[in-house]
Amino acid sequence: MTAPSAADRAFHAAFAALVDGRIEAGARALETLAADGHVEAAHELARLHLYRMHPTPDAEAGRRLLDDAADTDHPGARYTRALVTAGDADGGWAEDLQAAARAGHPLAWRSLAMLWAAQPEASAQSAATRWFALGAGAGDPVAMALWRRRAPTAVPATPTPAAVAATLAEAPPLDVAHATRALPPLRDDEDWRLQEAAFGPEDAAYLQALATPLLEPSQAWDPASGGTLRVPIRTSHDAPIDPLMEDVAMRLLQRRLCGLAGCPAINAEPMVVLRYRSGQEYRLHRDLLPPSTLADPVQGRGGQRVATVLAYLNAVDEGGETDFPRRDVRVAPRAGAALVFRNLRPDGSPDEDSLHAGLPVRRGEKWIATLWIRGGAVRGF
Ligand code: PD2
Ligand code: ZN
Repeated sequence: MTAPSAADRAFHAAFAALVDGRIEAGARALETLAADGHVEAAHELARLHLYRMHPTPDAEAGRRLLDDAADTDHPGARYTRALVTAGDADGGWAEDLQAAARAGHPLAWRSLAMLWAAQPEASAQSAATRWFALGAGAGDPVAMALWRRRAPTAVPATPTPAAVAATLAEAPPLDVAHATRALPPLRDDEDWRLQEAAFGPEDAAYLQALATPLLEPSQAWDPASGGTLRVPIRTSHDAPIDPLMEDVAMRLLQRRLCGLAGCPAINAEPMVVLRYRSGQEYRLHRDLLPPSTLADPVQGRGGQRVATVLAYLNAVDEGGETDFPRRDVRVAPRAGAALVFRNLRPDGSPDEDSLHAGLPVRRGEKWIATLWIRGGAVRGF
């Protein structure tokens, strides 16, 4: 084993500073290293900018650094570029994703598995199963959960470089057009719409697998204290998906669902997956943010929640409809359907008619994923 170079030692020190919460010092050290051509430092610096963890985040600078790092074929940077550009029409992200997979990136394996899982051909389905098996073998719990649905009793694959190369070689071409298909955005004269077939059964299983270990009792904004609390109006469990946990499959899904509201995915708050059990509900409310939140430089970024998208992950045995009493609309959950509605009127004022509730589940469970969409950008990509 060769001794680490001085630059590598400086990189590890910079990384340790970031982990330690000394962001300013870590970022400065990464900047020096990146300027000297340290690819790993450029990649981490790009991530700091893109995830808005840099003291002065600059998404454009992040993208430039990322391009430089990815162009050297650094697998992590190619994966991050796939993540940041997923869904772009040129399809370069699919090449980045496959390069990262070839180099052994487990999140790339999981995302590729999801892409092939959405293609009907038998060869795509077998590629999906093999990628999930490799991810499971590498210890990815989400890949494991999805693979178990396909192969309940089999033993996970050993993720050797040869197995990875063979799995890539045998897979059919990726259907990038299907993965990036756009759904029709709300028209100006529509307040809401239920979009059928917005996503597939594997997407639903994937969101449940991702969220299950993260579920906590839901909270809601409490006007009395001005904070978020566990309050009886919302009795579900939920899991906000931190952007750092998002993978390419998630980004493609977010992009498609945001498109229903006619908004770019950078306007979306982190996705929240909710689970309601029998008797649980979300009582009448509007999704609008209070003035105190909007005035906060961090929480208020992006402005008001202009629209909401609810993705129904399953059909509920009984109950659990989303109810809009002032619009006389009641939507029964249907797997794969997404409900999009506006929270503001065309003049930008709060739409009182957006009042809605998740009615109590009477039998079975209800799983949904929520995207609250702001009027402007909340995130770096
Ligand atoms: O679960 C629902 O149907 C529901 C109803 C109202 C979800 C939300 N609001 C929400 O997540 O904002
Ligand atoms: Zn709501």
